[in-house]
Amino acid sequence: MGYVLSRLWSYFSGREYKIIIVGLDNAGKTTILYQLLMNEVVHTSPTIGSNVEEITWKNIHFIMWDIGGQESLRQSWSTYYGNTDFVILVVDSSDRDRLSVTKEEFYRMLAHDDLYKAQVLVYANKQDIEGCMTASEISQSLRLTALKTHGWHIQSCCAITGEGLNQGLEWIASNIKR
Ligand code: G3D
Repeated sequence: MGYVLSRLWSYFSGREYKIIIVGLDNAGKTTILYQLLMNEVVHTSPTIGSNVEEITWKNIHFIMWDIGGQESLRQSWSTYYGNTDFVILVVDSSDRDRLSVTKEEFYRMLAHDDLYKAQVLVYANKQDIEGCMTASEISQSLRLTALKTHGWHIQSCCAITGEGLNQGLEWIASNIKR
C-alpha cells in the first residue's frame, strides 16, 4: 500500500521531494513530523504502518513519510524506499542501549538499491534529556564519517520544542539535486 501510494505521489508530483522518516519506535519520528507540519507538539501514539504529510518549506514541497519503527514493522520499510530523495533517521539520544540496533537497521537500509541516490539527515533527538548522547557521540557510534556512499549530515534537536529541526531542513534544502 505504501509503495503504491509513494509511486502515485512521485508520478503526479514531479516537483516534490520525497523524504522518509525512519528510526526505532519511540525515537520521536511522529513528533518531528507534526512539529514540522504545525509547529506544535501533538500527542502521539505508536505509528502503525505510516503517516504521510505534505510540507512546504521555503517554497520547497516535501512529501514526508513517517514509517512505524517497531520491530515487526521494520521489515516493511523497504516498501517505502522507491524515489526517496532524503532519509531522515531519527535517533533517541537518550536510548544508549538500542543505538546498536539503530546502526544495524540504518546500514541494512542504506544497502538497499532503491536508496542508492538518497541523502541522509540524522536527527539526534531528545537533546533535552539529561545525560543523553551528543550528536558527536552518535555520529561516532554510527560511523558516519566512514559513510562514503551517501551524503549525510547530523543535527541535534528536540522535537518537543522544535529546536534544531529547521537547521536540519536547511541542510536538506541546500542539498537538493534539482
Ligand atoms: P516514534 O514516532 O518514533 O515512535 P513519537 O516516536 O513521536 O511517538 O515519540 C515517542 C515519545 O517520545 C513521545 O512521548 C514523545 O512526546 C517523546 N518525544 C519525542 N521527541 C522528544 C524530545 O525531543 N524530547 C523528549 N523529552 N521527548 C520526546 P510519550 O510520552 O507520548 O510516549
